[in-house]
Amino acid sequence: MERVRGAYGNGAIFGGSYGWASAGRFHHAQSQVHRFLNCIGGYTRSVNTYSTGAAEVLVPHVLGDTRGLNVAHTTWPVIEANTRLIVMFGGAPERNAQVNSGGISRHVLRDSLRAARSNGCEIVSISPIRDDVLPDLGARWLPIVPTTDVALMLALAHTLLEEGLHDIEFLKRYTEGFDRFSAYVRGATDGIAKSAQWASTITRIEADDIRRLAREMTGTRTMIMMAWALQRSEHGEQPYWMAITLAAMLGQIGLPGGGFGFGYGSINGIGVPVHGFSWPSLPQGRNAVGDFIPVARISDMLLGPGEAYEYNGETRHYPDIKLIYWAGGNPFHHHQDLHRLNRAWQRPETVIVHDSWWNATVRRADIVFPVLTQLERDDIACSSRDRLISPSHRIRTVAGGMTDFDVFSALARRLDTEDVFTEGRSTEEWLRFLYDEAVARAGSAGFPLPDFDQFWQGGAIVLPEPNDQPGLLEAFRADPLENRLKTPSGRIEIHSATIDSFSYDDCPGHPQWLEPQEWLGAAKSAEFPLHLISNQPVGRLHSQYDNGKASRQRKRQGREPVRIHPADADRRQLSDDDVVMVFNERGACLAVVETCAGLLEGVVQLATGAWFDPRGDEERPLDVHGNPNVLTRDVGTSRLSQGTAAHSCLVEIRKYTGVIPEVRVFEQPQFELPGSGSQDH
Ligand SMILES: Nc1nc2c(c(=O)[nH]1)N[C@H]1C(S)=C(S)[C@@H](COP(=O)(O)OP(=O)(O)OC[C@H]3O[C@@H](n4cnc5c(=O)[nH]c(N)nc54)[C@H](O)[C@@H]3O)O[C@H]1N2
Ligand SMILES: Nc1nc2c(c(=O)[nH]1)N[C@H]1C(S)=C(S)[C@@H](COP(=O)(O)OP(=O)(O)OC[C@H]3O[C@@H](n4cnc5c(=O)[nH]c(N)nc54)[C@H](O)[C@@H]3O)O[C@H]1N2
Ligand SMILES: [Mo]
Repeated sequence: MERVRGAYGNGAIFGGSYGWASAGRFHHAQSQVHRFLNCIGGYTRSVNTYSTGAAEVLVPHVLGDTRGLNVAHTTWPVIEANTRLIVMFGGAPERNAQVNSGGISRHVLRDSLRAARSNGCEIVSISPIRDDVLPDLGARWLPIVPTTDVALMLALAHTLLEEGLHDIEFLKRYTEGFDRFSAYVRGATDGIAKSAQWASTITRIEADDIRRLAREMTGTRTMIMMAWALQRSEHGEQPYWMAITLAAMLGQIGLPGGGFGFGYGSINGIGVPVHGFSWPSLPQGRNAVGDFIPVARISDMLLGPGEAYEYNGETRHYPDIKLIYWAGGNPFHHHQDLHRLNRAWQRPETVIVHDSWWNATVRRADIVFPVLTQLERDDIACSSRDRLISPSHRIRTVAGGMTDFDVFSALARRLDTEDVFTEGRSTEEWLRFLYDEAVARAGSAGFPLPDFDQFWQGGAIVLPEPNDQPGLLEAFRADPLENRLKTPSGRIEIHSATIDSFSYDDCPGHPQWLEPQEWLGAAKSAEFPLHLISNQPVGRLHSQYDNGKASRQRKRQGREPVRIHPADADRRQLSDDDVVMVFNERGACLAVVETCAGLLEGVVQLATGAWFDPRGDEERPLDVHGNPNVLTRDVGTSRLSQGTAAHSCLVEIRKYTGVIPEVRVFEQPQFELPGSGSQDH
């Protein structure tokens, strides 16, 4: 590190280090690594997330900030009491709502949907996969061709216009640019009316079903819910912009239980009533390097130092990275086109990784710091999306084991900045310090907490349920002048002059149907006729503990299952438990067939997270375990936000006829240790 920052400057250190790591306020790996790198002069960082990369950039142009995306949603109790129709795009899979960053005190998704249902709420799930919504909710399933939701929503808008069902008063008072959008919908700008008939050939949803849905949505209190997944594809900005536009046409935004909300089924905390204060976290300090990349552009950055790229109206240039520092993430799980990432990874001179397991990223590091897991260290767990604060006690002690904090403290000592990094506090002193801050914040919000020693000996504390919380954009609806949005017009921007001024053909001035490169209607589907959905796994968090029992129990013959429609399986003479090769021009992996009638024909599903286990030394080796990111395409959603486009991916599948290689990635690598071999790591 000394050498690199001396020779090239701190900007040559990439410390983006994206990833979830584990729950815990103090040992939060991202905070630790960023604080450490800031103490030694800074680093090139990353912005936005893999979760909502496209939406994080788009939604502020439309609404002024990210409300409705990751904060300020209309809460479940309000939905339960008021909503009469929920139209879900991408369903609301219970598997995803098992998870919340920082921890969960109560799982809410299933019970909330059941409560709404028993109050008479109808549910429509628009998704390529039937079990994206719990079967006992009696939802109407409209299977849709992946990444064509914008065409469907345009047709819903067209029907509203044709039948005069849109709320003209709402559009006038609260939105900007509807005229330009409606001209496009009617076909005045491109000669194509975005009719139900037009959309039915794109989406494979019957025109009558589209018209009927449009009428239903105007006739009753309707909430449009959209999974975060929909913006994780090429032009992923469009479905989000279009969902807000459609909700505006219905005119129910800001009414109890009406309007829209993103991610209700993506993570547990969305729609959970919370108190209006935030818990403390480890201060990260100030980064003296200003440079950043959009998080999913890592391979582009490593492969193209100095190259220009567009991002949110700016032309930027990639830095020349010499050293990568990663703690708490697994890019060889999370990034798209892993063979390309593997090539890019050879460019920097040094890669340093902290992790607890020999996963694919650790195997590609020059220097590995093995760190203790969450179960081997003390911490405090709490979450801004929950009411819980809990001690997180270590359940065993590992002699000589080090946490991320211990490693960074020791490095900081050698780099003469230990006092700045630790501020003279031990781990326990940091826990007390952070907890005291939590007591102060909760106290000023009216919730007394016990002192540290009492807290530490007790169990989790769950703050009382908050009373009323305003619905999404309720105040704006009540008084749009007093509560104007932070957009240029102060209103909801159905047309954005700002985005228009960027002149991006992949993200024009209002929502549009833009044909992606890879979808079932693309010419390329002649060669690769299956659309791959690589969604979140049921039995683990991303790639974490894929080596553990819970995850391995869900595999088939030690590999990831790939779900395929029986008709598609028949066409390829495949049956359950066959080992198959899933492939396209970017790569190939092995997986095990699980036929499933609850998929749209032409769609296959392979969850993320199997540890990358490539075999062979050619440029695109076969992954023998079932990691979908050897198949996904590494392009930005658009020049606006450069988010990941993981869900835009065509593949073909055939039976694997070679000798089936064993999965080896869970075996410890063999070491050749210098000296006596007394090291026991
Ligand atoms: N194809 C496709 N790819 C995707 C997605 C998709 O939908 N499709 N989804 C994307 C999304 S939304 C996300 S968020 C990413 C997730 O990508 P990541 O967040 O990178 O995935 P994780 O498996 O959670 O990686 C966390 C790593 O940190 C380690 N770890 C845990 N605790 C600690 C700790 O305290 N210290 C240290 N040093 N390490 C620790 C774990 O062992 C693990 O290796 O994946 C993205 N990738
Ligand atoms: N069990 C578990 N839960 C998790 C995670 C995990 O790793 N494991 N990860 C967490 C994280 S970091 C995140 S960001 C969230 C992600 O939450 P989401 O992004 O909502 O989750 P996904 O599982 O990618 O996708 C949800 C569903 O969207 C549907 N879908 C995909 N593309 C389309 C499309 O074009 N149109 C329509 N209509 N539907 C589509 C798919 O059928 C898919 O099952 O999940 C969180 N929850
Ligand atoms: Mo995510």
